[in-house]
Amino acid sequence: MNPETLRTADNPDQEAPPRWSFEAALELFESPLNDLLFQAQTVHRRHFDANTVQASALLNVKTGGCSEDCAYCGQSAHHQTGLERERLMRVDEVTKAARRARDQGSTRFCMGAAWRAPSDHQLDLIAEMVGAVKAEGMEACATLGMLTGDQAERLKQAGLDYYNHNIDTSEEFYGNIVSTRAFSDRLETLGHVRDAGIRVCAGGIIGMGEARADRVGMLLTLANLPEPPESVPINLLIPIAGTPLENVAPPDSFEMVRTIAAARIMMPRSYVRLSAGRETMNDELHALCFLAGANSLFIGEKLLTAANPDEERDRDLFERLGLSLEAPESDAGG
Ligand code: SAM
Ligand code: DTB
Ligand code: SF4
Repeated sequence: MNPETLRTADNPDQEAPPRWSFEAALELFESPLNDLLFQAQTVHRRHFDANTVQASALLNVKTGGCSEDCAYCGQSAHHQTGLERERLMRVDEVTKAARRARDQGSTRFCMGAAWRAPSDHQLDLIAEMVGAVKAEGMEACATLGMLTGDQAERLKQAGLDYYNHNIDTSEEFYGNIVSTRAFSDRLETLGHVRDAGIRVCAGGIIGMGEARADRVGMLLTLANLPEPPESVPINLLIPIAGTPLENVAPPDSFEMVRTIAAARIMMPRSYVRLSAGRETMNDELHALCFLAGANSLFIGEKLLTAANPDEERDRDLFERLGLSLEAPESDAGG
């Protein structure tokens, strides 16, 4: 079940991150739930405070009308979801939202745009927003679609801390979900982000009708990247009316727990984010996901277009579970 540890070519004494085989990852994923949770919690405690979660906030700075055909997404122009297309937000609107998110306890502010890929002009406008978020003392994250190497550099210069770009599912299942781009396009952008020195946020979605082997395949791709992502969002599909996935049967809840636990074990130093879909999860499932090693989430009553638990419900849950929100880096004493 253990991954193979490689030695780096240029320094044979230094261990490269372990590479997982599909068989080892599947065996891990399918182990008895108690064993999986025990291992995940053990690994988690080696690298993180087990009772602290990092909180990010989302703001959709450009809503709807996207030219991609992602089957899960309410913002694709290919689906009739009734979502109204909106213009790119102004910087002062973004600043206001960032301030509010910071006051609610978020340390990172993530700006999303319904684009296949930004133009250079659009990127300049986003760069300004990044500056405004940083000026409020928050980490800045963006998710804008595909980037060129130069665009990633531009965002790095603007002060962007993280870039989110999900691989969504396994390479094998990808064609069932998106036809307007290839899995390799996603990996290419992730490479540009990494090369520019921006921290990588990449994960995927559970519950799109994929098989367990696809969940394992998705984690395998992420864990075996040259460097694993610093942040791994695991989303539970929010079925959106008008999208091709609106009637997909929800997965067994334990598949979500297993995916988080396997992500924790396969990427021990990464933040694993319990991401979209929390609104329909009960408190007990939240608790199991934290036990499985989730240590990050989105707070605030809205994700990009869909609902998230309100502040009060989350505050009550954290209190009952004895969880604290991670302090901003400057307060954490380094
Ligand atoms: N357009 C950019 C892109 O696709 O990279 C950024 C925005 S996109 C909405 C960000 C991510 O949100 C997607 O990659 C997907 O993983 C997640 N997502 C979108 N709709 C979702 C849904 N209905 N349920 C769960 N996750 C969803
Ligand atoms: C991620 O993995 N999930 C977030 C964020 N990264 C951009 C987005 C979830 C979107 C849920 C559907 C919606 O709000 O439209
Ligand atoms: Fe939605 Fe992003 Fe796909 Fe566009 S690229 S349809 S915004 S998930």
